[in-house]
Amino acid sequence: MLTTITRYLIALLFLLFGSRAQAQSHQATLTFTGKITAFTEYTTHSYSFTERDLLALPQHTIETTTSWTPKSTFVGPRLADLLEKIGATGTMLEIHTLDEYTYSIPASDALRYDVILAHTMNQHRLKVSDFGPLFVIYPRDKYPKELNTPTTEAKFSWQVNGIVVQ
Ligand SMILES: Nc1nc2c(c(=O)[nH]1)N[C@H]1C(S)=C(S)[C@@H](COP(=O)(O)O)O[C@H]1N2
Ligand SMILES: [Mo]
Repeated sequence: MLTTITRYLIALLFLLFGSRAQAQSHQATLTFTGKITAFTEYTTHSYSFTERDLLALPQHTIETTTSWTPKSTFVGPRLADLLEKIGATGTMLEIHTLDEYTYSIPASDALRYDVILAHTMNQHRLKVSDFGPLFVIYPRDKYPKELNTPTTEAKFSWQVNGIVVQ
């Protein structure tokens, strides 16, 4: 009897820690700094969203092609909602990524195009190896004249982990 319970417990522990380790492999942390008025960390004057925080926000869907992906369904929180939460006061957003790429986009793009920070593409959580943990997605197919240009291509940053409000 005891051995059966022990076996179940061991199996349960494996399940818990196994799935936890797997989930963490594409967990996002997105940290905002710069011209912001709300903080999660007062010492560094920064506001960090955990994976859980990002998923708790309203989720928005964009169906579009990108230069690297065929027409796909992207899901994630609206950049505008994130900016509202952190009380952003700047006009430019300097996007930072895990591969240390940076590109600045106007903060006004957030509302104008309903830009999202996609964590999911075609029902799959984006992994770091395929544009995750977060991918800046504009509705390119909806505004091809404005958004399907060589300049706007650079706006589609992937592996996003930080944004400096300027
Ligand atoms: N994380 C990340 N996103 C990125 C880049 C990058 O190097 N890293 N390059 C950007 C730029 S400048 C352009 S033009 C496009 C195209 O990048 P590619 O030519 O490497 O495909 O992706 C953008 N997004
Ligand atoms: Mo580029």
